[in-house]
Amino acid sequence: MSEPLVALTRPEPGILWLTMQRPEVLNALNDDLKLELTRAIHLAADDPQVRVVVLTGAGRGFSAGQDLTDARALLEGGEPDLAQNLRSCYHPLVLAMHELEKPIVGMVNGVAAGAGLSLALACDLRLAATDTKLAVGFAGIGLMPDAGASFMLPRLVGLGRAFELAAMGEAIGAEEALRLGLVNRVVPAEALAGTTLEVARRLAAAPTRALGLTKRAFRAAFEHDLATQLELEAALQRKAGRTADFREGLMAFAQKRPPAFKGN
Ligand code: T3D
Repeated sequence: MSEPLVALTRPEPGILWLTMQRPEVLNALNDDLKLELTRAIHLAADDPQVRVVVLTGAGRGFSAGQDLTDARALLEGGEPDLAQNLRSCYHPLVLAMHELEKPIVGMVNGVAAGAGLSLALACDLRLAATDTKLAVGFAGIGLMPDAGASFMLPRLVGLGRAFELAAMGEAIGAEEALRLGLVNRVVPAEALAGTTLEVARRLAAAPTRALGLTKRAFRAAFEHDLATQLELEAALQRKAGRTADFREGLMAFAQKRPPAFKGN
């Protein structure tokens, strides 16, 4: 049996840590890797013990995007249909990440390019090392941003900057990414795993259902007018108000102690 392309570990209760494992090609995304990642995200959704997911890459890169060896093979069949690959492999993965009602922390070690950047952008928080490089990259091979990059990039940095990043094709460093709001924090490379674990630990102790509903509300906000969003807030808050964590939050406040959220 072949080695798994995604390592699943649970370093501490509540944390599912996913490591893409094709370091020899900077975790370029072949179909098996995409399918394994999708399965892992579904597992995170179904397992109540999981309260936060970390996504990272083994070796010196997060992911260099679509496996271009596979993409080249498509040309041999005549007219390539890239939409087919997107629909069958990328869309289920990106949708699963967006729909997961638990936070996903991207630990962006080294380079994230093309669809590798798309996956980083599908995470809810991104932590980078000082030597991390982000490249939209698609234009470099004659393509337009896909796997959700055209959705997330303008939302995160605004239209003008998104177009510049996509059209000029240059990689940007971690500090610039921080300035643009593409990553949340930058730390020295040797501190990245430790900082990520700390952030994940904190999220694993948070009221998971409330964070999931926050994620849903924020993602819907860009499609709604104010009245529709207010209605959505009311509907989601009704759900939050019926969780054990809300009760715990109120009790803890009354008893002047920190809350011990259980994620339900
Ligand atoms: O089919 C579809 O749906 C199309 C969809 C496309 C979506 C996309 O993701 S488009 C963007 C694809 N990605 C790229 O264009 C980036 C390609 N990679 C690079 O430009 C460079 O590798 C980097 C700038 C990311 C890093 O450069 P460097 O010098 O640090 O490393 P390297 O030596 O180039 O790469 C190390 C190895 O990884 C090397 O293999 P080798 O020579 O040691 O055997 C290289 O070929 C391999 N590699 C890097 N990226 C990919 C890859 N192999 C396959 N696919 C890759 N994307």
